Amino acid sequence: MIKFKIIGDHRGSLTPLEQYKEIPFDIKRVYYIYNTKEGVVRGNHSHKNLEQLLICLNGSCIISVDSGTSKKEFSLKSRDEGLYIGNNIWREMYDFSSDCVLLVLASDFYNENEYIRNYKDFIDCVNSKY
Ligand code: T46
Repeated sequence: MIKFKIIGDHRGSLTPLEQYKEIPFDIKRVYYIYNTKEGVVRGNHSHKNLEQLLICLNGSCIISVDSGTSKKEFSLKSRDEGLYIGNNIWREMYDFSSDCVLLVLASDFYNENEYIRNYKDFIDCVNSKY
């Protein structure tokens, strides 16, 4: 988890994000996930090279990350922190509140060939690195 600065005054709050300060990579793409239906699980894939930072701007959701040898769950519900996910990590997103807005900053453009969407292929890929 990466903690962000909150600049607050009587007007409210502002959180700045700068490449190589809070964001540890070149930002080439931004997208956001919202209006997620109840009970939905998104993700279920890894990336061969992509790095991403996930920030929950509104509401809440759970992100599970799996390196192939260990798994961890993160509850995202705060605008002043982001979850960094590097390459070769299997991710699942679930328990989205109906008002959840999940912002994602990505290190590269969208490329479907860069996804691994089959869990066994992911494990094979992790094992091939050792
Ligand atoms: C990730 C998690 C956190 C595009 O055309 N451009 C894009 O930039 C993205 C991200 C997706 N798409 C298309 C591909 C699919 O036809 O949008 C559709 C839904 O994508 P997907 O099923 O991959 O969405 P999620 O929520 O399962 O995963 C997304 C990202 O794809 C993925 O990189 O790490 O959010």
